[in-house]
Amino acid sequence: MLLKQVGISIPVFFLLVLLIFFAVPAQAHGGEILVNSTADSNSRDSFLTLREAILLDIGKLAASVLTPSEKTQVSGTVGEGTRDQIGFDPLIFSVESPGIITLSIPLPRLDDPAGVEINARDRGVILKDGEEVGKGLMIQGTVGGIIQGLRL
Ligand SMILES: [Ca+2]
Repeated sequence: MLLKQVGISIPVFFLLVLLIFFAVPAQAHGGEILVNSTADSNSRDSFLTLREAILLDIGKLAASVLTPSEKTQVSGTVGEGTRDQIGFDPLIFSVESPGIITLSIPLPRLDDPAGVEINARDRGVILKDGEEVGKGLMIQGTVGGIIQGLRL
């Protein structure tokens, strides 16, 4: 039997399986958040901005307080401790006609330990710092983050 060849007893094998099972969910995908506005705001309206998406991801904005229209942009469970995915509505952020987000103040630090994925692949997303803004986007996490396709 393979386990004996590797030198692992059956109880140790099951312990390893349990460890892997409980270790993996910490990095499992969380919810998905779809940005559908170029605004840089955090207000209860019909649209979800990148700032709101980041606040949702790091748990500083609860999905429960969103308006019904905003809630349609969120699926699954989002918040601190889940590796959420932030995407962009192709109708607002198309490659042919990119959406430009001009930041008024720096975006919240992406410090969810579970990490985050910001995916702007096949989208046109331009992040512009306003004159008062130093660092537009900061990521900090033990699992790290992935940013794809974002133009800074
Ligand atoms: Ca909003």
